[in-house]
Amino acid sequence: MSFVIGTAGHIDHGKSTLITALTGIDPDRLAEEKRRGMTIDLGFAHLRLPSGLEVGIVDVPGHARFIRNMLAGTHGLDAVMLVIAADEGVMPQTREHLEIIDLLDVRRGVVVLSKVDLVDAEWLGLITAEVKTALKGTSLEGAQVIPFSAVSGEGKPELVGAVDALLKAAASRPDLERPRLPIDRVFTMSGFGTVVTGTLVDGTVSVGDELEVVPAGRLARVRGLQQHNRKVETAAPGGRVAANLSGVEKHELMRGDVLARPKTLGATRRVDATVRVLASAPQPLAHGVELLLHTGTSEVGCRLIVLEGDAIAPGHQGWAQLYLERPIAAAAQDRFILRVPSPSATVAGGRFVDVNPRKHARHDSMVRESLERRAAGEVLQEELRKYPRGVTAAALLKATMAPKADVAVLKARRLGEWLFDSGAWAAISDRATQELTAYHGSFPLREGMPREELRSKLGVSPGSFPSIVQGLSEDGRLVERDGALGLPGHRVELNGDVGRAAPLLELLGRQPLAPPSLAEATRQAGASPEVVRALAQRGDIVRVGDDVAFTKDAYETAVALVREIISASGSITVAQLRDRMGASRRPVLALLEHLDSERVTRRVGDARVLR
Ligand SMILES: Nc1nc2c(ncn2[C@@H]2O[C@H](COP(=O)(O)OP(=O)(O)O)[C@@H](O)[C@H]2O)c(=O)[nH]1
Ligand SMILES: [Mg+2]
Repeated sequence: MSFVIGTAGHIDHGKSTLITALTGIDPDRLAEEKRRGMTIDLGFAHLRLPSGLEVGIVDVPGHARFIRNMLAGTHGLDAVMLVIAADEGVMPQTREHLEIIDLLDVRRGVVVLSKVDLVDAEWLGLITAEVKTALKGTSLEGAQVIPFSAVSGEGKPELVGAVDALLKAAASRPDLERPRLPIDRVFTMSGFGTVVTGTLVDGTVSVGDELEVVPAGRLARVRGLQQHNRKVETAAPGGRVAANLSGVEKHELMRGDVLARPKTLGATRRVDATVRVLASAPQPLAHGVELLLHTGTSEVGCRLIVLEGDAIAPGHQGWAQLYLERPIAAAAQDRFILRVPSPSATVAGGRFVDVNPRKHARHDSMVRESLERRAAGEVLQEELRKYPRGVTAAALLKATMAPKADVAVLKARRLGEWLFDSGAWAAISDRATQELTAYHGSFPLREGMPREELRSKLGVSPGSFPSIVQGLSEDGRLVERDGALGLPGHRVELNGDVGRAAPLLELLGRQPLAPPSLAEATRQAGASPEVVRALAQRGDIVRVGDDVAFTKDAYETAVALVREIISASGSITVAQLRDRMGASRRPVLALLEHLDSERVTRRVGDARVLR
């Protein structure tokens, strides 16, 4: 089991010093950080707890200017250490980080009351009370407050014990078999090439895996993996991971990109979300406002489309669609933060509910109800409703990142790889029946509609159509005859066309074994190609070639004759049969070729034998 904890808190309150005190590792790795004595970007360390649990630690900058870096480090945390200097107490970024922790719903945490060597007991009591008040109503309400000093070492065993207890009580991260690694750092190492780091969620990654960079789409292969500075073959979800990649250059990757198995994670420019506005926000979030969205390790500009009312007021929650400046990798259930760019401030946060939504009409109660069902857990069922023409299970999973097992319990018509919402399936079935009914009305002499024609009338993809035909036929909605699709009850009836069929049969039957050209006979009889086709489908005539047809009786007689001649003399030639039938060469040759293709006879040189 792997866990990741992080720091939070105002600048200079002792976050980085705390990590060094706990691990011996200085998380401030940049030269500029060392020179200025200030954390600018994320820092990383690791620690083995008394229970044996190995945890990755992410150190974040406290300065308001670097809050975007703090946000990139705060996704995927199992627990947080909110550091508050005992001499200063609660400061602006103490509150802002606490609000972020609350909006991201990080529920496990401790408050480290640092620098206690600088204050007396009375002051410590006042600050402790102030801190507890600040935690009220947040996800850290009731968290343990631990006095700590990096100078004297006071509080270190208590802090380590508290973190250990929090993580022992935590469930390990779920393995959805679809790993996502939101990248927080990219660098090159001589002799290794490109290396990325991040907190792995939703699945395992192993050396040799091929991964896709989302949203860019580039493919990379994992050459090596490290966790806590040790080589590993496989990394489990919930851990800090460094991955050495081949196939991508450093400049082709950046913080905010996500590595995932190819074709399992989509990129989106539109998300539906539940948005909670901080009570401390200076004003309501109005429809249309431009904001910065932070999710995973990515940051992107977006426009807020308020789906109900004209704004979401401070302290309130509402449904919204976020329209992003560029695509990002996102999954339903992911948490996010919204900030206003200037004056820069955190104003809201929430959870993605649909990362593949349509553009909605505002104030539409159907949209709201669907989002509510999704938020209540019916993610796949609601996603399925969006596909009136069916969808594959793989596409549904990609659109939602829902667990694979959820597909099995979905209420759906299943046909091969394809899934249909019950309403969608009913509509497709009704449409097919309507189209076929109309077709039979227009073409009573045809068995049915060509497959491609029905597919285009239904407006479904070539990929799904075979499954749809199979389903409709299982349901007794259609039958396939001679490659055409018709209603099960449909019979080709000559009815009104009998008048034109009879003269044709009569012409063909005059000299049954020596029929005239079919085109000529059809013309003379005043019959249509439809009538010819209907007669052939009913079996009244047998077409042996494009221009040659025999009446049913004549055909049977001719076949009997062929068998008889071959039985008597071992084989038959065109000339022999022509003499016996009293016909010209043309219909005789057509008949024999037809019998070859029907596998009655087989050609041997100039003659034919029985198969
Ligand atoms: N006296 C005292 N000073 C501390 C303690 N922890 C940190 N400091 C000092 O506080 C300053 C800021 O610490 P730093 O860890 O960089 O704070 P950060 O910005 O929260 O990471 C540094 O000069 C530290 O030496 C402590 O427990 N006691
Ligand atoms: Mg620091």
